[in-house]
Formats: sequence, C-alpha cells, structure tokens
Amino acid sequence: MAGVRNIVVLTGAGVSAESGLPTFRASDGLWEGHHVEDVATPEAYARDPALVHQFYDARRARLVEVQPNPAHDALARLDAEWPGELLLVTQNVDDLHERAGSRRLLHMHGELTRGWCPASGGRCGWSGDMGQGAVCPACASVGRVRPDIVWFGEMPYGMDRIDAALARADLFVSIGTSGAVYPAAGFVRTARYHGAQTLELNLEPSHGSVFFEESRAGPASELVPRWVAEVLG
Ligand code: BV8
Repeated sequence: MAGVRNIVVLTGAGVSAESGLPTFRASDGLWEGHHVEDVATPEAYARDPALVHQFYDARRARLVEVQPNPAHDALARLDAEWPGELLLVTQNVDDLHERAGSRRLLHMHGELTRGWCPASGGRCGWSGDMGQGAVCPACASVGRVRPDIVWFGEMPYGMDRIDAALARADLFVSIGTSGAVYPAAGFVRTARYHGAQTLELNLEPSHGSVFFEESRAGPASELVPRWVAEVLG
C-alpha cells in the first residue's frame, strides 16, 4: 500500500469467534453464563475467588480444544512478510495469535496461559486449573496466584509501547472488536490524530465505526486474508 510503512493492528474477540471461542457481547450481556462484573473485576475476585478461578479455569481448558482460524493465520503471514514496523495489539486473552505464528504481538489485557502472584510479583506460564490452592513457583505461597488478566478497573499492559506505535502508525486496522471497552476503543482516534489511515474489519459496524475512514463488514476468516493479500500485494 502506497505510503504505508508502520502498521498497528488491534484485534478483539471477533477474530477468535470462528475458532469456537465465544465473544463477550453476543449473548445479551451474559458471558459464558456470567455477568462480566461478577467475574472480570478485582472486587469480584476478592468477593468470590473460587467463582473467578472456575470461570478462568474453564476458559483456559477450552484453549486446547480450539485452533487458529484463517484470520489468525493471515495475521501471522503479515507478521512474517511485512518489511515495515508492525504491532499486533490484542484484547484477547487466548493464545491463538501466537499459535498461528504471530511474534510482534502484545496482549494488552493479559493471557489465560499465565498466572501472577501479588505476593512475589512473579508472573509465570500456567496451563492447568489454577483454583485456590495454586502454589507460586517464585515464592511458594499457596492460594495467592491469580489469572494474569487485566480486569475492569485495572491498567492494561503495554500502554507506553502501544501509544508509541500509534504515534508512528501510517495505518491502523481494527479487527473483530465492538469498540465497547477503553482504552482500546480510543486507539482509532489516537491513530487518526497522528495522521494514520484507519480501517475496520468486523462482522457488523461497531460502536466506533464512525471514526474509521473505511469499514468492511463480514467474517474475519474472509476479510482478513483478503486484506493481508492486498497490503502485501
Ligand atoms: C482502564 C480481559 C484505567 C478479561 C477485558 C471505572 C473505573 C475504571 C475504569 C473504568 C470505569 N468505567 C469505565 C472504565 C473503563 C473500562 C471500560 O472501558 N469499561 C466499559 C465497559 C465502559 N476499562 C477498563 O477498566 C480498562 N482499564 O480503563 O484502566 C485506569 C487508569 C488508571 C488506573 C487504573 C485504571 C481495562 C479493561 C479491560 C477489561 N478486560 N478482558 C477477560 O477476558 O476475562 S475486556 C474484554 O471486553 C475484552 O478484552 C475486550 O477488551 C472487551 C471488548 O470485547 P471485544 O473483544 O470487542 O468483544 P465483543 O464481544 O464486545 O465484540 C466482538 C466483536 O466482534 C463484535 O463487534 C462482533 O460484531 C464482532 N464479530 C463477531 N464474530 C465475528 C466478528 N467480527 C469478525 N468476524 C467474526 N466472525
């Protein structure tokens, strides 16, 4: 694409939908049978750690049952072949982007496959259930390890790196996100402020579609490979 050297891509739950992972807002506000505020806040975890662990243990267990879809694969191809700067910022906590091969990747809301111990500050890989008896590999404390997930009211990861990439971006592409949650939903405006072209690829227009110069509607498994072929063309 003429004049495009630095690209920032933002993905949300819609990019993993065709792999079989449910999105957040498809089912009338219930998310895997829970209200978000009952499971994705520090208050919820303080109130009922067992419920929160159960919610994340179930989602972590699902990961081994699903595979990357053509949208993840196309973004991994872009990662391998794009000669300019590229940062794939994902709001998703699944591991499908890395399993597809993406490397220049940042999980701004954390990862299901990692744990965090507030006692030691240690972060570690986690594959099985975490539950309440989890032992921190760094400090051996029992029951302190929590999912390494950014809950509502917590500061997302990598914001300095994301802001720097948005300031340098020639193109910002948002894929499979409703634009309902900040600060991710504001990235398109930051990118435009710095002069980037903006493109949305989503099943249907999102809350933020008005801020995009171009918005294409359709499933990510079709739109993303087509767009990647275009941009590498
Ligand atoms: C922050 C991890 C600041 C959890 C998530 C009061 C106090 C503090 C903050 C706030 C507050 N009030 C409001 C806020 C800000 C708040 C916020 O934005 N709230 C909203 C509800 C208004 N944000 C935060 O709290 C953030 N932190 O602001 O910190 C701060 C400053 C100083 C000091 C401390 C803090 C943190 C937010 C992160 C929350 N964690 N995820 C987990 O996964 O368990 S959010 C979660 O929902 C996702 O990560 C994602 O970010 C978000 C939105 O979900 P989407 O990915 O967009 O999915 P959704 O279902 O909504 O949409 C899917 C889309 O895909 C749809 O458009 C659909 O059409 C499309 N689609 C479907 N199928 C397909 C498809 N597209 C293509 N192809 C398909 N096949």
